[in-house]
Amino acid sequence: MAWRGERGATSLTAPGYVETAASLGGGSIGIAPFDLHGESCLPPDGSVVEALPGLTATVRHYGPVTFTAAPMTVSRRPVGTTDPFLDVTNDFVFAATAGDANSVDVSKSASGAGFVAAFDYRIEPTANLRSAGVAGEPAVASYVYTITALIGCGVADLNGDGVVDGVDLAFLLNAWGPCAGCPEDLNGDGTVDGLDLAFLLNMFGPCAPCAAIMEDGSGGPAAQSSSVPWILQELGFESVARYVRWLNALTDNELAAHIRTVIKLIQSR
Ligand SMILES: [Ca+2]
Ligand SMILES: [Ca+2]
Repeated sequence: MAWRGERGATSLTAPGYVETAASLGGGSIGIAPFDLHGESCLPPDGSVVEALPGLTATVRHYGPVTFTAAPMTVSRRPVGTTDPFLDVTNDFVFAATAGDANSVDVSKSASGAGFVAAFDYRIEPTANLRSAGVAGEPAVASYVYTITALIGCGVADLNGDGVVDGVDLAFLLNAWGPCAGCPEDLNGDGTVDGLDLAFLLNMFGPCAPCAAIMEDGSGGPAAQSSSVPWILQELGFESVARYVRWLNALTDNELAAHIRTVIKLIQSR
């Protein structure tokens, strides 16, 4: 009966395939080692989100995962730049998500800054993150989960009247230049400049819908990322990141001329 042994040697059972819940999407069969399930992360992979204090990213996989040491690394770079990503793993803590064996929660550490506005973040697994329930517990597949953290309505609404408009722009322009700790320095880098202008214009309009979106955990961040305020559209930009890149290339005189254009646009509405 040697042929039975040969058939066993070409078996397609574990660790090749493991069943996962159909509710995960993408079919009911997950391939081990488990990969990132980008769409069921919260925020979903690739989202633009409001950098609320204490924002947690729930990174979800196709199957259950386990770890005994730091399961991921976190790095970031300023939005709209091509700077290298710098490691900020120490700004975060990692924990198994309550009630969901497939996920890991990435949250602000006690002494760390967590997700800070105006940065692109990359989260990548380390060899410590293993596929649970699979023979040999192989490390999960290599992946990069990204989110962009931006200024929220509450930060850009400088006079607190529930709408980001020309009045808030006036406050911002009035504080232009070095201004450590002032509210007009929206991204907290010590200077009121084109970056802050870009973030303010990206939040242009009533704050209430934004707040409602962000309070509704599921799908909110993705919904927000698809809506570009009218003023950025009028200026010809489909995303704040592109606007930031364009602003960064302007001379002081060009920037001053651009701000006059922005003010005229606002007055014309
Ligand atoms: Ca306002
Ligand atoms: Ca600033």
